[in-house]
Amino acid sequence: MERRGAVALLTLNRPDALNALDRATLEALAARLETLARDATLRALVLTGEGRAFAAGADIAEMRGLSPTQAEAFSALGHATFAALEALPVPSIAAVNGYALGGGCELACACDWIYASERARFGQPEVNLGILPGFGGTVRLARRVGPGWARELVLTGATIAADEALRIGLANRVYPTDELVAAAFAAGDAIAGKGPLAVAQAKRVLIEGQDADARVAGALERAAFGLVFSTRDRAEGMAAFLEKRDPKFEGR
Ligand code: CO8
Repeated sequence: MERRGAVALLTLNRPDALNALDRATLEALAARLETLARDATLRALVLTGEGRAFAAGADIAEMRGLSPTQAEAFSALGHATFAALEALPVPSIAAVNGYALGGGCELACACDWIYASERARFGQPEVNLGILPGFGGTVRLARRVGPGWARELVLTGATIAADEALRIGLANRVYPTDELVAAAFAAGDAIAGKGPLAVAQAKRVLIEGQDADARVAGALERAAFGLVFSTRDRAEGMAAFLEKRDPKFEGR
């Protein structure tokens, strides 16, 4: 983990195994996320991978010997870790620097959005191994790219390049590899200048409203909208606009 101002960078660092997600890596990620969730000075998180992969999936060598019960527990560990990532009150950006396959693609989809490098490759190749996505891939991928593309990717196991990921809305933007992390940091820095309570509420409502029906989603939005009117940041943001100056948000 690295910190640059208000933005943290988490780098998956098992390049010899293309950052395959084994139990130890998921537990380390979960521990980092727990620390970050308590950090009141954090404004954004960037997640990337060391070497030529973001993450080439769950660790196949480790999964090979699992019993069905152990496989379910491993899946549950992934679900809990990715849910903690999604629940962070600050935006998370996946900077996908190379392969994002299987669990790696699922991890990227648990971030708020994805920036990809030109050499990024995405896919859910689990069916090639006789298994299926187990870290939320049948859920989050479909929410992101829609049912048609999710079914094609999951059911064929095909891998797609960065330009196609961009076209189907899996990646928001594509950058040359050496500019990727800087671009994600720039987005994080821009967020750091906004009112953090408003950003956190907007993120929460976007995620929780996504699976609710329109009436419930609308009610969540209205409640959050009312809530931010109780903050000093809201008063400061509006005063600064009317006084033609930059706001000074304090997260209060
Ligand atoms: N697990 C373990 N090791 C891996 C993985 C992986 N997912 N991916 C790559 N590696 C290792 C390779 O074994 C190799 O190790 P070594 O050097 O010791 O032989 C090293 O990383 C480099 O890989 P390659 O030599 O294969 O590199 P290539 O450039 O030839 O190929 C690929 C790159 C195409 C990415 C290739 O490595 C590949 O196909 N990897 C596997 C991709 C895959 O199938 N991913 C899905 C895994 S399943 C999954 O993610 C399910 C998630 C839900 C689990 C739920 C719990 C039950």
